[in-house]
Amino acid sequence: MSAGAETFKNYINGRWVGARSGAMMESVNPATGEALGLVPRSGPEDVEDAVRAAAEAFPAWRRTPAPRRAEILFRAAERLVARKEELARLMTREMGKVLAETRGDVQEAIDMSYFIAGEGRRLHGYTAPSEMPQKAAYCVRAPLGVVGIITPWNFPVAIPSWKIVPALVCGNTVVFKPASYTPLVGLKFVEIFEEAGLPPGALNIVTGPGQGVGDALVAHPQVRVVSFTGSTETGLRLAEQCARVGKRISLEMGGKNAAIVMPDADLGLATDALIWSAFGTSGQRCTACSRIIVHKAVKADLADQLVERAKRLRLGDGLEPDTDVGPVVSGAQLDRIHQYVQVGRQEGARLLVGGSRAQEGALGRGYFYTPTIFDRVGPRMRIAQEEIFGPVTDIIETESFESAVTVLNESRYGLSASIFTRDINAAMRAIDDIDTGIVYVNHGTIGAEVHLPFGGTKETGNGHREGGLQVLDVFSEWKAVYVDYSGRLQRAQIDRE
Ligand code: UN1
Repeated sequence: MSAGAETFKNYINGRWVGARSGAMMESVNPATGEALGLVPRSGPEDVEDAVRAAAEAFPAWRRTPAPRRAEILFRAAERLVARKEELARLMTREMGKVLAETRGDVQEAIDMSYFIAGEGRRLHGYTAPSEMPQKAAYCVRAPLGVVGIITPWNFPVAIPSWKIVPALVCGNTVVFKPASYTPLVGLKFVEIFEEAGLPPGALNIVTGPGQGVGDALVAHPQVRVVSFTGSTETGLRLAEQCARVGKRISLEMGGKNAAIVMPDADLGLATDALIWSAFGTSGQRCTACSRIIVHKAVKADLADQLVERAKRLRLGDGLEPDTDVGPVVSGAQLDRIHQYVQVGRQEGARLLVGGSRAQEGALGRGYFYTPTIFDRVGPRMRIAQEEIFGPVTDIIETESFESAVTVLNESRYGLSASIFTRDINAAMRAIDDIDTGIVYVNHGTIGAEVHLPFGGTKETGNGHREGGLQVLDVFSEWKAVYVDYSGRLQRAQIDRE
Protein backbone atom coordinates (compact mmCIF):
# COMPACT_ATOMS: atom_id res chain seq x y z
CA MET A 1 0.00 0.00 0.00
CA SER A 2 1.21 3.45 -0.82
CA ALA A 3 2.16 5.69 2.07
CA GLY A 4 0.32 8.97 2.35
CA ALA A 5 -2.67 7.93 0.29
CA GLU A 6 -5.93 9.71 1.10
CA THR A 7 -8.09 7.71 3.50
CA PHE A 8 -11.86 7.34 3.53
CA LYS A 9 -14.41 6.08 6.02
CA ASN A 10 -17.65 4.14 6.26
CA TYR A 11 -20.86 6.07 6.89
CA ILE A 12 -22.83 4.58 9.77
CA ASN A 13 -25.61 6.28 11.71
CA GLY A 14 -24.87 9.62 10.11
CA ARG A 15 -21.16 9.58 10.99
CA TRP A 16 -18.04 8.84 8.98
CA VAL A 17 -16.19 6.11 10.87
CA GLY A 18 -13.30 3.73 10.22
CA ALA A 19 -13.52 -0.05 10.42
CA ARG A 20 -13.44 -1.22 14.03
CA SER A 21 -10.34 -3.29 13.25
CA GLY A 22 -8.64 -0.27 11.67
CA ALA A 23 -7.90 -2.39 8.57
CA MET A 24 -7.82 -0.65 5.21
CA MET A 25 -7.78 -1.65 1.56
CA GLU A 26 -6.63 0.20 -1.51
CA SER A 27 -8.56 1.41 -4.53
CA VAL A 28 -6.49 1.45 -7.72
CA ASN A 29 -6.92 2.97 -11.18
CA PRO A 30 -7.03 0.05 -13.68
CA ALA A 31 -5.76 2.27 -16.52
CA THR A 32 -2.62 3.45 -14.78
CA GLY A 33 -2.04 1.47 -11.59
CA GLU A 34 -2.28 4.76 -9.63
CA ALA A 35 -3.46 4.34 -6.02
CA LEU A 36 -6.61 6.39 -5.50
CA GLY A 37 -7.08 6.03 -1.78
CA LEU A 38 -7.56 3.75 1.18
CA VAL A 39 -10.99 2.66 2.38
CA PRO A 40 -12.03 0.57 5.38
CA ARG A 41 -11.56 -3.15 5.00
CA SER A 42 -14.56 -3.75 7.22
CA GLY A 43 -15.73 -6.92 8.87
CA PRO A 44 -18.88 -8.42 10.44
CA GLU A 45 -18.58 -6.12 13.47
CA ASP A 46 -18.95 -3.07 11.21
CA VAL A 47 -21.92 -4.67 9.47
CA GLU A 48 -23.42 -5.22 12.93
CA ASP A 49 -23.05 -1.49 13.72
CA ALA A 50 -24.57 -0.51 10.39
CA VAL A 51 -27.54 -2.88 10.66
CA ARG A 52 -28.21 -1.69 14.20
CA ALA A 53 -28.18 1.93 13.02
CA ALA A 54 -30.52 1.09 10.14
CA ALA A 55 -32.88 -0.84 12.43
CA GLU A 56 -33.00 2.06 14.89
CA ALA A 57 -33.67 4.57 12.12
CA PHE A 58 -36.45 2.47 10.61
CA PRO A 59 -39.45 3.38 12.83
CA ALA A 60 -39.08 7.13 12.28
CA TRP A 61 -38.29 6.78 8.55
CA ARG A 62 -41.24 4.43 8.06
CA ARG A 63 -43.56 6.99 9.68
CA THR A 64 -42.20 9.89 7.65
CA PRO A 65 -44.90 10.43 4.99
CA ALA A 66 -43.74 9.09 1.64
CA PRO A 67 -44.02 12.48 -0.13
CA ARG A 68 -41.66 13.90 2.52
CA ARG A 69 -39.25 11.01 2.10
CA ALA A 70 -39.34 11.70 -1.61
CA GLU A 71 -38.47 15.40 -1.15
CA ILE A 72 -35.12 14.27 0.21
CA LEU A 73 -34.65 11.95 -2.77
CA PHE A 74 -35.43 14.81 -5.18
CA ARG A 75 -32.74 16.83 -3.41
CA ALA A 76 -30.37 13.88 -3.85
CA ALA A 77 -31.13 13.94 -7.58
CA GLU A 78 -30.29 17.65 -7.64
CA ARG A 79 -27.02 17.03 -5.79
CA LEU A 80 -26.21 14.33 -8.36
CA VAL A 81 -26.80 16.83 -11.16
CA ALA A 82 -24.48 19.30 -9.45
CA ARG A 83 -21.76 16.70 -8.86
CA LYS A 84 -22.20 14.70 -12.07
CA GLU A 85 -18.84 15.61 -13.60
CA GLU A 86 -16.89 15.02 -10.39
CA LEU A 87 -18.50 11.61 -9.88
CA ALA A 88 -18.01 10.65 -13.53
CA ARG A 89 -14.32 11.52 -13.41
CA LEU A 90 -13.77 9.61 -10.21
CA MET A 91 -15.63 6.65 -11.69
CA THR A 92 -13.45 6.63 -14.80
CA ARG A 93 -10.38 6.66 -12.59
CA GLU A 94 -11.70 3.94 -10.33
CA MET A 95 -13.10 1.39 -12.81
CA GLY A 96 -11.86 2.52 -16.20
CA LYS A 97 -14.80 3.12 -18.51
CA VAL A 98 -14.62 6.22 -20.67
CA LEU A 99 -15.97 9.58 -19.52
CA ALA A 100 -18.96 9.60 -21.87
CA GLU A 101 -20.05 6.34 -20.27
CA THR A 102 -19.38 7.34 -16.68
CA ARG A 103 -21.40 10.49 -17.29
CA GLY A 104 -24.15 8.22 -18.57
CA ASP A 105 -23.85 6.10 -15.45
CA VAL A 106 -24.41 9.11 -13.19
CA GLN A 107 -27.20 10.30 -15.50
CA GLU A 108 -28.91 6.94 -15.03
CA ALA A 109 -28.87 7.52 -11.26
CA ILE A 110 -30.28 11.03 -11.78
CA ASP A 111 -33.05 9.61 -13.95
CA MET A 112 -33.79 6.89 -11.42
CA SER A 113 -33.87 9.33 -8.52
CA TYR A 114 -36.28 11.73 -10.23
CA PHE A 115 -38.45 8.88 -11.47
CA ILE A 116 -38.69 7.02 -8.17
CA ALA A 117 -38.91 10.15 -6.02
CA GLY A 118 -42.10 10.82 -8.01
CA GLU A 119 -43.43 7.61 -6.49
CA GLY A 120 -43.44 9.31 -3.10
CA ARG A 121 -46.75 10.87 -4.15
CA ARG A 122 -48.09 7.69 -5.71
CA LEU A 123 -46.95 4.33 -4.29
CA HIS A 124 -50.35 3.31 -5.50
CA GLY A 125 -52.32 0.50 -4.00
CA TYR A 126 -55.94 0.02 -4.94
CA THR A 127 -59.39 -0.05 -3.43
CA ALA A 128 -61.88 -2.79 -4.15
CA PRO A 129 -65.52 -3.28 -3.28
CA SER A 130 -66.10 -5.58 -0.35
CA GLU A 131 -68.44 -8.59 -0.45
CA MET A 132 -70.35 -6.99 2.40
CA PRO A 133 -72.10 -3.67 2.94
CA GLN A 134 -70.47 -0.99 5.05
CA LYS A 135 -67.04 -2.49 4.76
CA ALA A 136 -64.10 -0.89 2.98
CA ALA A 137 -61.35 -2.95 1.31
CA TYR A 138 -58.07 -1.66 -0.03
CA CYS A 139 -54.37 -2.48 -0.12
CA VAL A 140 -51.24 -0.44 0.56
CA ARG A 141 -47.52 -0.95 0.20
CA ALA A 142 -45.66 -1.32 3.49
CA PRO A 143 -41.88 -1.20 3.96
CA LEU A 144 -40.09 -4.27 5.29
CA GLY A 145 -37.31 -2.85 7.46
CA VAL A 146 -33.57 -3.05 6.90
CA VAL A 147 -32.49 -3.78 3.34
CA GLY A 148 -29.02 -5.14 2.43
CA ILE A 149 -27.71 -3.93 -0.92
CA ILE A 150 -24.71 -5.49 -2.69
CA THR A 151 -23.64 -4.01 -6.01
CA PRO A 152 -21.06 -4.56 -8.78
CA TRP A 153 -18.26 -2.34 -10.07
CA ASN A 154 -19.39 -1.96 -13.69
CA PHE A 155 -22.18 0.55 -12.93
CA PRO A 156 -21.02 1.86 -9.57
CA VAL A 157 -23.56 4.69 -9.28
CA ALA A 158 -26.42 3.60 -11.55
CA ILE A 159 -26.95 0.15 -10.06
CA PRO A 160 -26.80 1.32 -6.42
CA SER A 161 -29.38 3.98 -7.36
CA TRP A 162 -31.70 1.31 -8.81
CA LYS A 163 -31.79 -0.28 -5.38
CA ILE A 164 -31.20 2.42 -2.77
CA VAL A 165 -33.69 5.00 -4.05
CA PRO A 166 -36.72 2.67 -4.29
CA ALA A 167 -35.80 1.01 -0.98
CA LEU A 168 -35.84 4.44 0.68
CA VAL A 169 -38.97 5.80 -0.97
CA CYS A 170 -40.86 2.72 0.24
CA GLY A 171 -39.78 3.54 3.81
CA ASN A 172 -37.01 0.98 4.36
CA THR A 173 -33.59 1.77 5.73
CA VAL A 174 -30.45 0.55 3.99
CA VAL A 175 -27.02 -0.97 4.52
CA PHE A 176 -25.04 -0.73 1.30
CA LYS A 177 -21.92 -2.71 0.41
CA PRO A 178 -20.31 -1.40 -2.78
CA ALA A 179 -18.04 -3.56 -4.94
CA SER A 180 -14.46 -3.85 -3.70
CA TYR A 181 -13.15 -2.37 -6.98
CA THR A 182 -15.31 0.78 -6.65
CA PRO A 183 -15.58 1.73 -2.97
CA LEU A 184 -14.70 5.41 -3.49
CA VAL A 185 -17.52 6.04 -5.92
CA GLY A 186 -19.83 4.20 -3.52
CA LEU A 187 -18.78 6.46 -0.65
CA LYS A 188 -19.27 9.61 -2.76
CA PHE A 189 -22.71 8.39 -3.78
CA VAL A 190 -23.70 8.03 -0.12
CA GLU A 191 -22.34 11.53 0.59
CA ILE A 192 -24.97 12.80 -1.88
CA PHE A 193 -27.75 11.51 0.38
CA GLU A 194 -26.11 13.02 3.44
CA GLU A 195 -26.04 16.38 1.62
CA ALA A 196 -29.68 15.91 0.67
CA GLY A 197 -30.60 15.67 4.35
CA LEU A 198 -31.37 11.99 4.79
CA PRO A 199 -31.67 11.30 8.54
CA PRO A 200 -28.84 9.40 10.28
CA GLY A 201 -29.09 5.62 9.96
CA ALA A 202 -31.46 5.62 6.97
CA LEU A 203 -28.57 4.86 4.61
CA ASN A 204 -25.31 3.32 5.77
CA ILE A 205 -22.32 2.14 3.75
CA VAL A 206 -19.76 -0.46 4.75
CA THR A 207 -16.82 -1.07 2.41
CA GLY A 208 -14.94 -4.34 2.36
CA PRO A 209 -14.80 -7.79 0.81
CA GLY A 210 -17.71 -10.08 0.06
CA GLN A 211 -16.41 -12.50 2.63
CA GLY A 212 -16.69 -10.56 5.83
CA VAL A 213 -19.06 -7.78 4.77
CA GLY A 214 -21.40 -9.15 2.09
CA ASP A 215 -21.88 -12.50 3.78
CA ALA A 216 -22.46 -10.94 7.20
CA LEU A 217 -25.01 -8.56 5.71
CA VAL A 218 -26.97 -11.33 4.01
CA ALA A 219 -26.85 -13.52 7.11
CA HIS A 220 -27.90 -10.80 9.53
CA PRO A 221 -31.30 -11.71 11.03
CA GLN A 222 -32.46 -8.09 11.04
CA VAL A 223 -31.88 -7.69 7.30
CA ARG A 224 -35.28 -8.40 5.77
CA VAL A 225 -34.49 -8.05 2.07
CA VAL A 226 -31.31 -8.46 0.06
CA SER A 227 -30.81 -6.99 -3.39
CA PHE A 228 -27.77 -8.31 -5.22
CA THR A 229 -26.26 -7.69 -8.65
CA GLY A 230 -23.18 -9.70 -9.58
CA SER A 231 -22.02 -13.14 -10.61
CA THR A 232 -24.37 -16.08 -10.92
CA GLU A 233 -22.14 -18.13 -8.67
CA THR A 234 -22.31 -15.65 -5.78
CA GLY A 235 -25.96 -14.80 -6.34
CA LEU A 236 -27.12 -18.41 -6.17
CA ARG A 237 -25.04 -19.01 -3.05
CA LEU A 238 -26.62 -15.99 -1.35
CA ALA A 239 -30.06 -17.12 -2.47
CA GLU A 240 -29.52 -20.50 -0.80
CA GLN A 241 -28.52 -18.74 2.39
CA CYS A 242 -31.65 -16.57 2.25
CA ALA A 243 -33.94 -19.47 1.37
CA ARG A 244 -33.03 -21.29 4.56
CA VAL A 245 -34.57 -18.49 6.62
CA GLY A 246 -37.24 -17.39 4.15
CA LYS A 247 -35.57 -14.06 3.43
CA ARG A 248 -36.45 -12.21 0.25
CA ILE A 249 -33.59 -11.73 -2.21
CA SER A 250 -33.68 -10.00 -5.57
CA LEU A 251 -30.97 -11.27 -7.92
CA GLU A 252 -29.57 -9.77 -11.07
CA MET A 253 -26.84 -12.04 -12.44
CA GLY A 254 -25.27 -13.19 -15.68
CA GLY A 255 -26.10 -12.68 -19.32
CA LYS A 256 -25.03 -14.09 -22.68
CA ASN A 257 -26.90 -11.61 -24.78
CA ALA A 258 -27.37 -12.08 -28.49
CA ALA A 259 -28.36 -10.01 -31.50
CA ILE A 260 -29.93 -11.51 -34.61
CA VAL A 261 -29.04 -9.90 -37.93
CA MET A 262 -31.42 -10.75 -40.77
CA PRO A 263 -30.54 -10.45 -44.49
CA ASP A 264 -32.71 -7.35 -44.90
CA ALA A 265 -31.08 -5.50 -41.99
CA ASP A 266 -29.41 -2.10 -42.31
CA LEU A 267 -25.86 -3.43 -41.90
CA GLY A 268 -24.36 0.00 -41.23
CA LEU A 269 -26.75 0.49 -38.33
CA ALA A 270 -26.18 -3.07 -37.10
CA THR A 271 -22.41 -2.53 -37.17
CA ASP A 272 -22.63 0.73 -35.19
CA ALA A 273 -24.95 -0.84 -32.64
CA LEU A 274 -23.06 -4.11 -32.26
CA ILE A 275 -19.66 -2.46 -31.85
CA TRP A 276 -21.17 -0.29 -29.13
CA SER A 277 -22.96 -3.24 -27.46
CA ALA A 278 -19.96 -5.58 -27.58
CA PHE A 279 -17.15 -3.20 -26.70
CA GLY A 280 -18.76 -0.35 -24.73
CA THR A 281 -17.62 -0.56 -21.07
CA SER A 282 -14.97 -2.97 -22.50
CA GLY A 283 -17.75 -5.56 -22.75
CA GLN A 284 -18.23 -5.47 -18.99
CA ARG A 285 -21.99 -5.09 -18.94
CA CYS A 286 -24.52 -7.74 -17.99
CA THR A 287 -26.27 -6.59 -21.16
CA ALA A 288 -23.18 -6.70 -23.43
CA CYS A 289 -23.68 -8.35 -26.82
CA SER A 290 -21.50 -11.44 -26.79
CA ARG A 291 -23.25 -13.41 -29.56
CA ILE A 292 -24.03 -12.11 -33.03
CA ILE A 293 -26.34 -14.52 -34.81
CA VAL A 294 -26.23 -13.54 -38.44
CA HIS A 295 -27.91 -14.90 -41.54
CA LYS A 296 -25.42 -16.53 -43.91
CA ALA A 297 -26.49 -14.22 -46.77
CA VAL A 298 -24.97 -11.18 -44.99
CA LYS A 299 -22.46 -12.82 -42.68
CA ALA A 300 -19.28 -12.09 -44.65
CA ASP A 301 -20.30 -8.50 -45.20
CA LEU A 302 -21.20 -7.87 -41.56
CA ALA A 303 -18.06 -9.62 -40.30
CA ASP A 304 -15.87 -7.41 -42.53
CA GLN A 305 -17.53 -4.25 -41.26
CA LEU A 306 -17.27 -5.32 -37.63
CA VAL A 307 -13.60 -6.22 -37.94
CA GLU A 308 -12.82 -2.98 -39.70
CA ARG A 309 -14.48 -1.01 -36.91
CA ALA A 310 -13.02 -3.09 -34.08
CA LYS A 311 -9.51 -2.46 -35.39
CA ARG A 312 -10.07 1.27 -35.32
CA LEU A 313 -11.19 1.42 -31.68
CA ARG A 314 -8.64 3.36 -29.66
CA LEU A 315 -7.71 1.87 -26.31
CA GLY A 316 -6.57 4.17 -23.56
CA ASP A 317 -7.20 6.00 -20.36
CA GLY A 318 -10.92 6.79 -20.23
CA LEU A 319 -10.17 10.38 -19.18
CA GLU A 320 -8.59 11.08 -22.59
CA PRO A 321 -11.17 12.49 -25.02
CA ASP A 322 -10.05 10.32 -27.95
CA THR A 323 -10.28 7.01 -26.09
CA ASP A 324 -13.00 4.65 -27.30
CA VAL A 325 -12.38 1.72 -24.97
CA GLY A 326 -10.91 1.83 -21.48
CA PRO A 327 -9.19 -0.93 -19.52
CA VAL A 328 -10.88 -3.92 -17.96
CA VAL A 329 -11.26 -3.66 -14.23
CA SER A 330 -8.39 -5.82 -12.94
CA GLY A 331 -5.54 -8.18 -13.67
CA ALA A 332 -7.69 -11.11 -12.61
CA GLN A 333 -10.37 -10.10 -15.11
CA LEU A 334 -7.75 -9.66 -17.83
CA ASP A 335 -6.46 -13.21 -17.22
CA ARG A 336 -9.95 -14.64 -17.25
CA ILE A 337 -10.74 -12.97 -20.58
CA HIS A 338 -7.52 -14.23 -22.11
CA GLN A 339 -8.21 -17.76 -20.88
CA TYR A 340 -11.57 -17.68 -22.63
CA VAL A 341 -9.88 -16.59 -25.83
CA GLN A 342 -7.65 -19.68 -25.56
CA VAL A 343 -10.75 -21.81 -24.98
CA GLY A 344 -12.35 -20.36 -28.12
CA ARG A 345 -9.28 -21.20 -30.18
CA GLN A 346 -9.17 -24.73 -28.81
CA GLU A 347 -12.84 -25.18 -29.60
CA GLY A 348 -12.10 -24.35 -33.23
CA ALA A 349 -13.53 -20.86 -33.49
CA ARG A 350 -11.65 -18.51 -35.81
CA LEU A 351 -10.16 -15.37 -34.31
CA LEU A 352 -10.86 -12.46 -36.68
CA VAL A 353 -9.41 -9.64 -34.62
CA GLY A 354 -8.00 -9.01 -31.12
CA GLY A 355 -7.23 -11.88 -28.81
CA SER A 356 -4.37 -10.34 -26.86
CA ARG A 357 -3.47 -7.98 -24.09
CA ALA A 358 -2.58 -4.49 -25.31
CA GLN A 359 0.68 -3.33 -23.74
CA GLU A 360 2.21 -0.74 -26.05
CA GLY A 361 3.47 2.39 -24.30
CA ALA A 362 1.27 3.69 -21.51
CA LEU A 363 -1.17 0.80 -22.00
CA GLY A 364 1.37 -1.46 -20.31
CA ARG A 365 0.60 0.23 -16.97
CA GLY A 366 -3.03 -0.85 -17.06
CA TYR A 367 -5.27 -3.79 -17.88
CA PHE A 368 -6.12 -3.39 -21.54
CA TYR A 369 -7.48 -6.09 -23.82
CA THR A 370 -7.93 -5.71 -27.55
CA PRO A 371 -11.51 -5.84 -28.86
CA THR A 372 -11.93 -9.44 -29.96
CA ILE A 373 -14.24 -11.06 -32.50
CA PHE A 374 -14.52 -14.80 -33.12
CA ASP A 375 -16.06 -16.24 -36.26
CA ARG A 376 -17.30 -19.78 -36.94
CA VAL A 377 -18.59 -20.10 -33.44
CA GLY A 378 -20.83 -23.07 -32.70
CA PRO A 379 -23.85 -22.25 -30.55
CA ARG A 380 -22.85 -24.83 -27.94
CA MET A 381 -19.20 -23.87 -27.64
CA ARG A 382 -18.17 -22.65 -24.21
CA ILE A 383 -17.41 -19.18 -25.60
CA ALA A 384 -21.01 -19.05 -26.84
CA GLN A 385 -22.48 -20.25 -23.55
CA GLU A 386 -20.42 -18.80 -20.71
CA GLU A 387 -20.35 -15.16 -19.69
CA ILE A 388 -16.86 -13.74 -20.34
CA PHE A 389 -17.50 -10.15 -19.17
CA GLY A 390 -14.91 -8.59 -21.43
CA PRO A 391 -14.45 -7.23 -24.96
CA VAL A 392 -15.10 -10.52 -26.73
CA THR A 393 -17.96 -11.30 -29.10
CA ASP A 394 -18.87 -14.29 -31.27
CA ILE A 395 -20.26 -14.57 -34.76
CA ILE A 396 -22.64 -17.49 -35.17
CA GLU A 397 -23.92 -18.15 -38.68
CA THR A 398 -27.53 -19.15 -39.20
CA GLU A 399 -29.74 -20.12 -42.13
CA SER A 400 -33.18 -18.95 -41.08
CA PHE A 401 -35.14 -16.78 -38.72
CA GLU A 402 -36.36 -19.88 -36.85
CA SER A 403 -32.90 -21.29 -36.29
CA ALA A 404 -31.64 -17.84 -35.21
CA VAL A 405 -34.30 -17.60 -32.51
CA THR A 406 -33.62 -21.18 -31.40
CA VAL A 407 -29.89 -20.47 -31.08
CA LEU A 408 -30.59 -17.22 -29.26
CA ASN A 409 -32.76 -19.03 -26.72
CA GLU A 410 -30.26 -21.86 -26.21
CA SER A 411 -28.70 -20.18 -23.21
CA ARG A 412 -28.93 -20.59 -19.47
CA TYR A 413 -29.35 -16.82 -19.30
CA GLY A 414 -32.08 -14.50 -20.56
CA LEU A 415 -31.27 -10.83 -19.99
CA SER A 416 -31.36 -8.86 -23.23
CA ALA A 417 -31.60 -9.60 -26.94
CA SER A 418 -32.02 -7.77 -30.20
CA ILE A 419 -32.98 -8.24 -33.82
CA PHE A 420 -31.96 -6.17 -36.83
CA THR A 421 -34.51 -6.38 -39.64
CA ARG A 422 -36.76 -4.17 -41.73
CA ASP A 423 -39.43 -6.85 -41.80
CA ILE A 424 -42.10 -5.96 -39.26
CA ASN A 425 -43.40 -9.53 -39.15
CA ALA A 426 -39.97 -10.92 -38.31
CA ALA A 427 -39.50 -8.25 -35.65
CA MET A 428 -42.86 -8.93 -34.02
CA ARG A 429 -42.34 -12.70 -34.11
CA ALA A 430 -38.94 -12.27 -32.49
CA ILE A 431 -40.53 -10.20 -29.71
CA ASP A 432 -43.00 -13.06 -29.17
CA ASP A 433 -40.51 -15.91 -29.21
CA ILE A 434 -37.34 -14.57 -27.62
CA ASP A 435 -37.08 -15.68 -24.02
CA THR A 436 -35.35 -12.71 -22.37
CA GLY A 437 -36.41 -9.91 -20.04
CA ILE A 438 -35.46 -7.17 -22.52
CA VAL A 439 -35.87 -7.22 -26.32
CA TYR A 440 -34.66 -4.53 -28.72
CA VAL A 441 -35.52 -4.05 -32.38
CA ASN A 442 -32.95 -2.30 -34.58
CA HIS A 443 -30.92 -1.37 -31.51
CA GLY A 444 -28.07 -3.17 -29.74
CA THR A 445 -28.46 -5.15 -26.54
CA ILE A 446 -27.50 -2.30 -24.18
CA GLY A 447 -29.20 0.93 -23.22
CA ALA A 448 -32.12 0.11 -20.94
CA GLU A 449 -34.03 3.10 -19.53
CA VAL A 450 -34.86 3.35 -15.83
CA HIS A 451 -38.63 3.60 -16.06
CA LEU A 452 -39.04 0.17 -17.65
CA PRO A 453 -38.47 -3.11 -15.81
CA PHE A 454 -34.87 -4.36 -16.00
CA GLY A 455 -34.01 -7.99 -15.46
CA GLY A 456 -33.89 -11.35 -17.09
CA THR A 457 -35.37 -14.80 -17.37
CA LYS A 458 -33.83 -18.16 -16.52
CA GLU A 459 -30.54 -18.02 -14.60
CA THR A 460 -30.15 -14.28 -15.08
CA GLY A 461 -32.34 -13.66 -12.08
CA ASN A 462 -34.99 -15.01 -9.77
CA GLY A 463 -38.07 -13.35 -11.13
CA HIS A 464 -37.66 -9.88 -9.67
CA ARG A 465 -37.16 -6.73 -11.70
CA GLU A 466 -35.24 -3.52 -11.12
CA GLY A 467 -36.32 -0.25 -12.64
CA GLY A 468 -39.87 0.44 -13.67
CA LEU A 469 -42.57 0.47 -11.05
CA GLN A 470 -41.92 -3.25 -10.71
CA VAL A 471 -38.91 -2.54 -8.49
CA LEU A 472 -41.32 -1.36 -5.78
CA ASP A 473 -42.39 -4.98 -5.34
CA VAL A 474 -38.88 -5.89 -4.20
CA PHE A 475 -38.85 -3.27 -1.47
CA SER A 476 -42.40 -3.37 -0.16
CA GLU A 477 -44.87 -5.83 1.23
CA TRP A 478 -48.56 -5.66 0.35
CA LYS A 479 -50.90 -5.01 3.24
CA ALA A 480 -54.61 -5.75 2.68
CA VAL A 481 -56.89 -3.59 4.83
CA TYR A 482 -60.56 -4.19 5.71
CA VAL A 483 -62.53 -1.56 7.63
CA ASP A 484 -65.94 -2.76 8.77
CA TYR A 485 -68.16 0.20 9.65
CA SER A 486 -71.44 -1.75 9.90
CA GLY A 487 -71.25 -2.05 13.69
CA ARG A 488 -72.14 -5.78 13.63
CA LEU A 489 -70.44 -9.08 12.92
CA GLN A 490 -70.29 -9.73 9.17
CA ARG A 491 -68.72 -13.07 8.25
CA ALA A 492 -66.95 -13.20 4.89
CA GLN A 493 -68.02 -16.09 2.65
CA ILE A 494 -70.76 -17.07 5.13
CA ASP A 495 -73.20 -14.20 5.64
CA ARG A 496 -74.48 -13.91 2.11
CA GLU A 497 -78.10 -12.77 2.57
C1 UN1 B 1 -25.41 -3.81 -16.68
O1 UN1 B 1 -25.25 -4.27 -17.80
O2 UN1 B 1 -24.76 -4.26 -15.73
O3 UN1 B 1 -28.95 -1.25 -20.33
C2 UN1 B 1 -26.36 -2.69 -16.45
C3 UN1 B 1 -27.79 -0.92 -20.05
C4 UN1 B 1 -27.54 0.00 -18.88
C5 UN1 B 1 -27.48 -0.79 -17.62
C6 UN1 B 1 -26.61 -1.98 -17.72
N1 UN1 B 1 -28.58 1.00 -18.80
O4 UN1 B 1 -26.85 -1.34 -20.70
